[in-house]
Amino acid sequence: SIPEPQREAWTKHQVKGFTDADGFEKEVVRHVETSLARSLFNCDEGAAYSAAALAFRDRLITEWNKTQQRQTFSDTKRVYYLSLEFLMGRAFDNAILNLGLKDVAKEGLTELGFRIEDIIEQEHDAALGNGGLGRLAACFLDSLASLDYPAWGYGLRYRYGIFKQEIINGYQVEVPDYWLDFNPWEFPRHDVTVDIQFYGSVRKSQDENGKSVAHWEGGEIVTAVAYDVPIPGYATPSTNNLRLWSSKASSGEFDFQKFNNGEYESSVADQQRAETISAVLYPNDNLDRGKELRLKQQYFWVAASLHDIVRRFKKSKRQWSEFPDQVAIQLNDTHPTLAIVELQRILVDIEGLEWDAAWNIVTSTFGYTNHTVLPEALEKWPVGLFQHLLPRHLQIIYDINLFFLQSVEKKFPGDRDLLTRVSIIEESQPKMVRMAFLAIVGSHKVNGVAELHSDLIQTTIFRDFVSIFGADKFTNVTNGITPRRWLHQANPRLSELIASKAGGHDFLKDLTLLNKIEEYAGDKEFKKEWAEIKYANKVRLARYIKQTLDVTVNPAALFDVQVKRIHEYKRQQLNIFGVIHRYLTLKAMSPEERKKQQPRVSIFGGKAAPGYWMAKQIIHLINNVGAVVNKDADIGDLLKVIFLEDYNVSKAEMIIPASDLSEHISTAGTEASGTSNMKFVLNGGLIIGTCDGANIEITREIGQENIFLFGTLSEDVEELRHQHTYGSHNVDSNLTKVFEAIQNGTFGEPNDFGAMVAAVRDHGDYYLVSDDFQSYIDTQNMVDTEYRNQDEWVTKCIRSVARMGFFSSDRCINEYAEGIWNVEPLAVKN
Ligand code: GPQ
Repeated sequence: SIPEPQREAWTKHQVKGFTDADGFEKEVVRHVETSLARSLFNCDEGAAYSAAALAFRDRLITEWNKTQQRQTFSDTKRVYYLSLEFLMGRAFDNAILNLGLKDVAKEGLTELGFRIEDIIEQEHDAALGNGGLGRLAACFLDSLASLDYPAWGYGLRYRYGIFKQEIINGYQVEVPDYWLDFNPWEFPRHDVTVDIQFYGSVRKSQDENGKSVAHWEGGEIVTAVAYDVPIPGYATPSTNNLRLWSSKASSGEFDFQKFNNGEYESSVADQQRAETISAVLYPNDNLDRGKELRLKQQYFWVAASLHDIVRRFKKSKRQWSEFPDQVAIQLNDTHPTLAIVELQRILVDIEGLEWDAAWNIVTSTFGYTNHTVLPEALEKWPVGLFQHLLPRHLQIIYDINLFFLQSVEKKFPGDRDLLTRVSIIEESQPKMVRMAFLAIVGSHKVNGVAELHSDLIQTTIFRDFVSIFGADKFTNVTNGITPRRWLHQANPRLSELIASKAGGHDFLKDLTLLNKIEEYAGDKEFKKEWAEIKYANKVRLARYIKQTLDVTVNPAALFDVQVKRIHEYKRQQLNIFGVIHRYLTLKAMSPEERKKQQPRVSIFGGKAAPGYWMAKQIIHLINNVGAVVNKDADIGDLLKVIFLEDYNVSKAEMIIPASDLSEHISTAGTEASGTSNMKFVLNGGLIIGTCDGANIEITREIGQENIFLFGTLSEDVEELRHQHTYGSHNVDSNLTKVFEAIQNGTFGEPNDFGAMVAAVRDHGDYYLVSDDFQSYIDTQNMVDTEYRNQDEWVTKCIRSVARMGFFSSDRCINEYAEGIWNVEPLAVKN
């Protein structure tokens, strides 16, 4: 650091950061003229966005520095959230809102000749995630900073985020998402690098005391470079860090030699191979594809992050036994499970600790969150691949497993079946490493993400581990969402209306304060304004639909929305079959009868994994149904079917506030939690849903009179599946008519949808579409009836919002902090 006598010069010039429009404008102009090398003669909206973003980045980084200094000096325990996905969306609007400078930005930009809405629209989403899991991580970062927790996120800096979806002739086409052209929110730290080793072999030697020591040697080295993204808290100066690692070729001697020997091309090829590691996000949601490069990504990111964490800890000069008092690491699903093995390796092989002492430290440090019970999503890696890529780690895994199985044998002597069932190594052909089991054995807490889900993992996939470790190791933390982005930012008018009755915007920090609006659920004036805001949000979405799809929808119709990843378990097929049923019913009516029906717009959105053929068929059917229905003159405004292209975070911010009804209709027991269900209700929409995931807790909070539940219960699913396979399976009669319409070519070439129909009719209907079809239709009819009573409908919406306080990610993060991490906020003294 700078010597004392010279510090005065530093203090004198310390950056203060603007606080008013004038100061902001000055910074924008400076960035336009210097950082961007432009002037007022060629400053378009893109340049204005860039300069404004840079001005705010400077503000954030000043706060970031202070926060980091505060955390270092106070020497408190930190949380590290390891996630392969951070689905951040846009940062600009969020930054100005969290800093409390939206008015400043608005005024300043207006004075410079721009509309803030247009500037916000310039920003490209940061889409380093697939869906719920990645967006949850983003909400958690917002809450951690807003609650002043000393916390860092660690992830990968993918060059390509989730692909951009285009719909061409009704089919999904994937286009690469190159988002780094201009990213003002990151700080490259070319001085913060870690060399990561792959392949090679293990040599054992003995130290002076005769103890065996492992040396991992040879192989290749790839360098990790840190990129820091500041995460501002809401209404607090706390600004946390998200550190993303980028891969590049190590500049070791080896490469120079090649270079000097004239092997220029092969040296460039090495470089490209290294950069491939962080090149692209795997686009699968709830599916493990077991690709070698994915395992490389996982180790690369985990090893770099742990190296960073350990380096920080070592500066404190504490004993290793104090590591868990300084560090809590949360594993977002099993993707970072190798961190457990890597920390054990560091402690034993490099720092020379005894195995048991090291293992105590490791298990006290980690917590593991499970996000699914779907078997196809549970990660397994072939032992052979491990042996090749990470030979020392495989040995450590075998040792962890050995000691674990010995302890099981001690507790349950002679139970061979149990040992086979819980072994971290699956004795299959080929042998596999079961990552979830490794994560459980190496953590002190394991949690699910909603009550039903946490119960299910404890009674099904992890049941044996509950008897081995005891029930206390397993817990539930129901997911939450940040009300800053998902109410205040997405729905500013609703946020203002709520603030006018809830005593200001404090509810954005303590969401339970929403209950103050319940007394206005019958207030005529309040309800009128409420309904006007919903209508305006629908008008905006209708305009967007017109612009992008050239379909005119009536904003007064019921907007029925299902936006999420396309997956058979989420059952978009149930929805579209229901839409077809509605269409057929309307067609069969007399014109007089039709006039009495409730107009509806069925809105879909979501990406299918590129290799998920059935999901792509579902998208195709939705688009084909839309093409027929939307131009049918008999139907007119009574039914429109819309597929919105490229659903992402920024589009969600527009779509969710415009919904009257949203669909969360997974086969019971399959959706771990769902988080958009919370966002829709918080924005004054009602839900049609199954008794699954967080729907159950939402019902408990808002009251069953305010939600449309239907369908099979999770405890009955297995029995029905069994019946389908071994008994008789009669497809619902209304659904049979839907299938007939599809097969007689009403919605295009029937063969295109043969597999979708056959899955239900001939292949056991694993997702229980037929079983739930009639109750789904009946419930949709109830929705129609209730929607006609707008007065009562609005009351229900208001009551629901008033009771949503529980679903803030702030509540959720406080539960993790207390129950799993044992960390405290670091209050900011002004
Ligand atoms: N989730 Cl395993 C994903 O988005 N991707 C995944 O690969 C897995 C889970 C979701 C899960 O499906 C939702 O029910 C949860 O609400 C969400 O994680 C966050 O917990």
